[in-house]
Amino acid sequence: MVVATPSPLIRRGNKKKTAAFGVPTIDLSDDKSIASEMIVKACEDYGFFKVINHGVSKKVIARMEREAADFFSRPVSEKGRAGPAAPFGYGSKNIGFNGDKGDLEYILLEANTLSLSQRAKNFSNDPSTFSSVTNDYVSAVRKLSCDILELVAEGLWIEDNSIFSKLISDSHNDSCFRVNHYPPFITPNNDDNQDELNNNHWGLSPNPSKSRVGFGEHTDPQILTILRSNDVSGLQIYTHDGFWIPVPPDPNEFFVFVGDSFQALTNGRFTSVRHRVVSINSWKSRMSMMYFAAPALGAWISAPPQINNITNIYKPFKWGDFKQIVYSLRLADSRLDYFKNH
Ligand code: GA4
Repeated sequence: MVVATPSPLIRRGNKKKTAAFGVPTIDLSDDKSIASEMIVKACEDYGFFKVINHGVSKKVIARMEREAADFFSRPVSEKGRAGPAAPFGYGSKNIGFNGDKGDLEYILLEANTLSLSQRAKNFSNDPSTFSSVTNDYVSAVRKLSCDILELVAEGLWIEDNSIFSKLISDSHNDSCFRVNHYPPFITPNNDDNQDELNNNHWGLSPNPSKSRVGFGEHTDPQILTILRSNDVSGLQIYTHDGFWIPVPPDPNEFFVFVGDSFQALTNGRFTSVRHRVVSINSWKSRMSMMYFAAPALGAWISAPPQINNITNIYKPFKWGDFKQIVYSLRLADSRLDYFKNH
C-alpha cells in the first residue's frame, strides 16, 4: 500500500489540530488478493480511498476536462439555456430542491448513453463530440467502478464476485455524472494582484472570510462515487473520530467514496463518507468530475446473506424509493436513518 503525504486534520468547530494522515492508496496493478484486502479495510476505516494504476486513459480524462471547461467558459446566458438542473442539466449556486446553496456551478447528467446524446446539444456547439467524449469517460469510470466492486466482493470472501458490480452494470442503472466548477477564491491577504482580481470573469471582489463552502457536507446516496479533480484543493473528508481532513488533489488518479447504498448493502460494515468542498485561497478554479454509480430504480438494496447478518440494521429498500427520500431532504441529512430497523 502507498500512503500519500500527510495532511493537517481539522476538528469540527474549526479548532486546528495537526496529525499525520495519509489517504489510503490502492494500487490496482497489485496482486488482486492484496488490493481487495486493502480496499475492504479502507472502506471500513474511512469509506474513502485513492486508486492508482486504474487503467483509465489520460486522453479520455483530458478530453472530458476540456469539454467541461469549454462549457463553463461560455457566457452565463448561454449556460443558462442548459438549465435548470431539475434534476439534470446546468445548475448554479442551488443544490437540490430544498434550499441548499453552494459557491459553484455544475453540469449534472444521467449517465446512460441514450440520455447523454439527447442532452449534448445544450452543452456544446459540437454535440456529437461532447456526447462521444462524455460517453468514453463515463464508460471508463463505470468499468473502474465494476473492477473495484468485484475486488470488494473478493475481499469480503463472497463467492459471486459480481454480486455488487452487476447492480451498476445493469442496462437500467440509474447512475449519474456531475462536473462541478468552483470559482477562484481570494482572501484579503492575497489580493496583491489587483489586476487579476479585476479581470476575473466571475467578477469577484476580495472576500472577507478565510474560506468559503463550495459544496456543503453530505454523503453520497449511491453505491460508489468515482471522483477526479484538477490540481486545485478543497475536498475534505470527515473521519469516524471527528476530524475534517483536507485531501490533496491528484489530477492523475481517482478518489473513491462509499455511498449510503453501499453502507446498507454491507449491513453497516462500510460507512458512507461525509465530505464537503471548501475553497481556500486560489486564483484558479477547481473542477471536479464525479461518476455516481447507482443500480436500477427497481433494484433492492439489502445486505446479501454472505455478509454477516446476525441482525439487519436496515430494512430492505428499493433504490428508487430511497432516492425519493433523498430528494425530499436537505444535503447534510442522514437519510439511511429512515430505513433503520429499531
Ligand atoms: C449528492 C450526490 C450527488 O451530487 C447528487 C446530489 C443531489 C443533487 O445535487 O441534485 C442532491 C444530493 C446529492 C443529496 C441530497 C439531495 C439530492 C442534492 C440534495 C440536496 C446528484 C445525488 O444523487 O445526491
